[in-house]
Amino acid sequence: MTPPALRETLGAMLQSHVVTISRFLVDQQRLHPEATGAFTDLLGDIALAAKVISREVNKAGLVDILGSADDENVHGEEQQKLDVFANQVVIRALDHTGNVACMASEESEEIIPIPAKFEAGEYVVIFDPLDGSSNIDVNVSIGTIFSFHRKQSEGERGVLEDCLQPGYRQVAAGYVLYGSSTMLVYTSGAGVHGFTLDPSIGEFLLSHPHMRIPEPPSKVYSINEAYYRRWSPAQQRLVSYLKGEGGFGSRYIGSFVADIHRTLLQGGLFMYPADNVNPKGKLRLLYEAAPMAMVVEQAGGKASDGYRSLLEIVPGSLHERTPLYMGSAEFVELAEGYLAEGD
Ligand code: AHM
Ligand code: MG
Repeated sequence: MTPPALRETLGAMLQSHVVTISRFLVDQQRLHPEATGAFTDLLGDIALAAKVISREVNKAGLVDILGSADDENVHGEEQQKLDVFANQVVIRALDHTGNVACMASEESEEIIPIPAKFEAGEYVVIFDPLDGSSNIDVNVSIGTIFSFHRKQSEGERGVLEDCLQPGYRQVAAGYVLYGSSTMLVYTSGAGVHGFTLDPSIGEFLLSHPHMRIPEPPSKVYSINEAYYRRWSPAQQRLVSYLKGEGGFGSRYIGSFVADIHRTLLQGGLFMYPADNVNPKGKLRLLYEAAPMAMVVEQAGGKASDGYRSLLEIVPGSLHERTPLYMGSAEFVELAEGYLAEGD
């Protein structure tokens, strides 16, 4: 760290302005005398994985000059793609801790058991290690999404059914945004809190306590409008209203974490609807929709599949998809109203 940066951080710390994520988590844990510390450890491990992934994401642009993705590394193995790398980072940060019953990842077909050589714990961790990874090549923000459930089954280790729980049972959920700065945002049911990574000291610092979707919200809708012709007439009418009489503006990054982060900070309506090519939409219930639904609802917003809360849906399989409408409550309700009218 350069001396001025160090002085700045130390100065702020001495004035007690700075709260690191570890201090915040310990303070939160103190509010729950019955807590074992497992949950605090788990979030700490996610923060560690986020720092490692952030470092690699920041280096991605240098791949062309330092060696391409299909180069072989010194061990003669093919270098991994960033999303496969991120998957392994999260798994390795958690599998040996004794806190996790099993995991499920968008990158892995089946559930990820805890290796027999490690103890298993009570939490089920579900994650999308690097969402929007097709945006890496063009230097657009990407993210990691995570969610924790409690194991329900009786055995020592988690099973598939432990992963197939509805969103309302999530103990915590959140995301990491690798953007112009790296942010970790999470909720454990007592508000949404955001931390920004200070790369010079390698710490996540509390920057956005108690995040709430603003009222009144920005009138912004967010959808891939190139699919207009594939949508149902009701969906088409909704978007025609928003950009017509509704007086909405439009923003679409095409990277779910970044689009939802903007929606949290400014308000608006994010949509990834069903269409006649993808009858259940594109985004996944367990890895993308349910965790973000918990965050959005904890920030005072709403999250729906167009007809019911995303948090109520009981997943039938690990990689199930769902249509998705998220953001400011009044806008989500407006969308539900259009869909309820039918075609
Ligand atoms: P991925 O899980 O394959 O990375 O895809 C998910 C991404 C989201 O980040 C984003 O919201 C969506 O795909 C964009 O899809 P589209 O290009 O169809 O608009
Ligand atoms: Mg994804």
